[in-house]
Amino acid sequence: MNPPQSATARANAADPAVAGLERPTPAGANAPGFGSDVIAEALRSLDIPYIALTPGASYRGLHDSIVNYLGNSKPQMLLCLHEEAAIAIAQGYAKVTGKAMVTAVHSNVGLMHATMAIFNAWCDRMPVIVLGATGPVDAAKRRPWIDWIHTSRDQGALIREYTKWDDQPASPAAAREAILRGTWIANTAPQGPVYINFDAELQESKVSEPLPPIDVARYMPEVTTAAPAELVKQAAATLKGAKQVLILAGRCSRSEAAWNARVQLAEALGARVVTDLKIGASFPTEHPLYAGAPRAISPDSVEGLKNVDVILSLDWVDLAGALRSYGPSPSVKVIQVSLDHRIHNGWSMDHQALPAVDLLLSADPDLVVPELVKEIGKGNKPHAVPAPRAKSPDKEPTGFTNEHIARALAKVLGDRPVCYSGLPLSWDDSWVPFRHPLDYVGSNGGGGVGGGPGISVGVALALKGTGRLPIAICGDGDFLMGVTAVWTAVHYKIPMLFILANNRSFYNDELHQERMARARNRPVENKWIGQRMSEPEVDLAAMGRAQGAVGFGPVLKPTDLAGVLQKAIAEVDAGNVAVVDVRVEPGYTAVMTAAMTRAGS
Ligand SMILES: Cc1ncc(C[n+]2csc(CCOP(=O)(O)OP(=O)(O)O)c2C)c(N)n1
Ligand SMILES: [Mg+2]
Repeated sequence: MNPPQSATARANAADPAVAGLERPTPAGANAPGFGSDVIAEALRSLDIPYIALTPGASYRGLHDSIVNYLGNSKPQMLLCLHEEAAIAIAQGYAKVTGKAMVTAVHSNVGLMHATMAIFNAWCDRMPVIVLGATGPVDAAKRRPWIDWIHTSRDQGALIREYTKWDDQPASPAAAREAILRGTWIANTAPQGPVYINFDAELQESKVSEPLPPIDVARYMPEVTTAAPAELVKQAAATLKGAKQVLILAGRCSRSEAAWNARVQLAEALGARVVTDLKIGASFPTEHPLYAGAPRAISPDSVEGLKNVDVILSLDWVDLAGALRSYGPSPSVKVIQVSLDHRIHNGWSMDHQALPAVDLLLSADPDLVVPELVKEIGKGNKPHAVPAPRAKSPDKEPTGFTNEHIARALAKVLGDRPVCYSGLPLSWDDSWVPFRHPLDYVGSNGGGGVGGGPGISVGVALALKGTGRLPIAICGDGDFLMGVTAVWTAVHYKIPMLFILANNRSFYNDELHQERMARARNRPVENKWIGQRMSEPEVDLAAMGRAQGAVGFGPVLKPTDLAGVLQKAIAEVDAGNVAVVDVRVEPGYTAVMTAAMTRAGS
């Protein structure tokens, strides 16, 4: 643990990204006096820059310790207007950094608001440390009414089924241990959220003397997630002997070295590669070996897919589902590289169907791929890399669609590095290229609409100062459910661009109503009822402006879009948050509509 410092010294040590904001008057507290000071000091020892929170009396002790004992730095508070945003920001931060941020939510009620975002982070396998609190566990210490309604038995039960671990420590020493254990578990692959619940009484009670210092690193030992050499050899031999390999490039880190290793592996094998917009970019989409996103391809539409005799899954999110599409023959050999089975439980079915697998490497794909490259490189005749696919004729889309947004971005961005922190449901992976693992960080994970804005703020926070432009393309429904995350970005000076694919509808569900109507021979023209957000249409740019962002639009014509985006990007470059309301027409691409309205979907 770090020795105690004065509040001013602590403030000076703040992370540069948002340092200088919300500096407290020095309190002169230099030794832990209360249980929550011990908790705060344990948080400091983790070297995590931020704690995203929505306040509440149940953790007023900890709140005071972060402000007045730590001097509001390391971690520095990021105030959020809804608990969902606090967790989503941490999810977004983890998507870029691969590391857990801290969050804090109020007793049972704050945790109830946070649940959907925790579920999103869980399904996305993103680490988040969620701190919570309860009214005094000792009933004799509770204030009338309020402490009683904010105390529940086994509060962790609310989120236990979609967190990796939770705890309710009963002493400062146990609280410190819980923070170390929780952080270790959250950051260990497969990653995920953890929850630690602090009794108000424990936080607010005096401690007579500080805990003995400990070497934090020794309590968070590295967990080996490499594959045994023998299994790597076996996998390499199967891949080498294949006529045609298909690589399903699934969950992977944002590491550039790991990205390059995947390209090397595909090239060494002449393998076709599929990626998935549910998760972050995992393969260059302009590479000639790239086959497309799953919903757009079939064995008939992509050269080589019909001959596939070995499938290599690099932690693909739904391997059994993919096998149904690409590996119909039982003779296709399946190699799975994944650690995911280690956190599957009996409540959440996000583990998907059980895939038939011939060889499992229970390991981190990012560690396995370079080993496979080494092994396959030995004496292997490298495959000729096919020529890049011919581009289909450039046909201007009709109407005003999300594809117009993609085209306008291509025009104004050129080769500028960007990070798409979210894409609308109807996005087609062919519209913008991914050339780097940070070009796209994946979806909300759990399908919980409303996560987009907060996740995007977290992504922008982690990218601040890197020169990479954070772009969130949100559906109007997603934006409206999570809209107050914009305030946090504005307040903490986190520049970013929101582009709203505003079709004035929860359109995804219009398609489902269409399907029902067709199946039941009822009027399809009623599909918009209970779905459209019109009369009045919500002025989304004004919702940005109301929170201090620079609002643009509504953009009503595709021809206006590039000019508006240029101005909005200039605002982001000047350090602002820009919100562009683009009034696209309700409708999805033919591929997306077909994928969604298939029986069983
Ligand atoms: C929390 C939550 N509520 C409801 C849904 C059901 N749902 C799935 S997609 C969708 C529509 C989202 O609207 P929008 O973001 O505007 O995207 P669009 O479909 O219009 O492109 C809804 C309501 C969900 N997935 N999550
Ligand atoms: Mg919509």
